[in-house]
Amino acid sequence: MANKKILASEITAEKIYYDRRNFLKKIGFASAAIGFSPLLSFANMSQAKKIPHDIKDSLTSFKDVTSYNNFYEFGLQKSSPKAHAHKMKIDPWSVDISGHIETNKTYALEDLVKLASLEERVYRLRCVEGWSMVIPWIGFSLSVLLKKLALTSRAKYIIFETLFRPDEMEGQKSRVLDWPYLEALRIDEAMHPLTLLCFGVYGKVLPNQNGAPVRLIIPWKYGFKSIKSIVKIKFVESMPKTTWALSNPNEYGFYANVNPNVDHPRWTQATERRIGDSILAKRRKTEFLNGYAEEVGYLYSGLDLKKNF
Ligand SMILES: Nc1nc2c(c(=O)[nH]1)N[C@H]1C(S)=C(S)[C@@H](COP(=O)(O)O)O[C@H]1N2
Ligand SMILES: [Mo]
Repeated sequence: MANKKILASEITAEKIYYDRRNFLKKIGFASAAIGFSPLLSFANMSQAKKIPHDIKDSLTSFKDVTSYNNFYEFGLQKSSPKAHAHKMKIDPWSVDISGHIETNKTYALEDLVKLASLEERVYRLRCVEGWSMVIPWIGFSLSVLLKKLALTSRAKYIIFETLFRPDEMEGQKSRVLDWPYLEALRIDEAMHPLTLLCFGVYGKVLPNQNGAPVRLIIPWKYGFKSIKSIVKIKFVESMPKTTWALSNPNEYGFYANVNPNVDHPRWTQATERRIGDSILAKRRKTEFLNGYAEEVGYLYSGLDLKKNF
């Protein structure tokens, strides 16, 4: 048979495929092998608007940000998350939002990320263990989401919950913490524009070890408040128990505000080691509220931060 005709449907499929690849390249996904993951197709990370900041210190390297992590669901070593987090399936992903709001609903991640345009914000992260980093996160203010949810007057606190899937998160087979990991904020803390709902880092979608596909970043609190891989958000009336406060109430409180004047029972919080500094370098002075006191200090006026640590 002479010219076997190419079906119109085949041409169309191929054209769509290449257009899509070009589109993904244009918006910053260099790899053509990226496939059609809905998780990745929406996320225009590299074009996030850069929000000005006054941090003079240089950024912690991408390598340190993505290989020196705390994510106990994958083990206790700093190297464990990078070694094991690839086993966590993040596509599809949804976040169940319920409690004292107008409408309880499960949101597909791709709908959540579209609520606002993405911004790149450089924040200091201070771990309660005494080290710190400077990281370019990508996301938008959690307040954008909260405003759309129409909270009722009974919504006083917001609880976040991490994925619970022991087959993919082998650390959850051990009882080091009470899984799933829970964190919470007062509503006014959650509404503060610095509180970030975070989808990316360093111009890319979050690597699994950093809490893909969606996490929280609260820059004036110890790192453990910045919960990773969120699947549930709930609005409640009274102050909830959170994972670290439950596991060791004498050492970890609800607020966990960075505070050089209130030591951890087992070590000082007055100084910190910047990851990437030479081991001979002097420890740096930790700043009250991690340097964000001017912005968020009013949230705690009248509160005894020694008692409410
Ligand atoms: N679900 C979950 N979220 C978590 C943790 C964790 O173990 N599990 N560790 C916290 C701690 S102690 C810190 S310091 C930060 C570290 O974030 P990073 O690894 O992206 O720097 O994540 C926080 N979020
Ligand atoms: Mo931490």
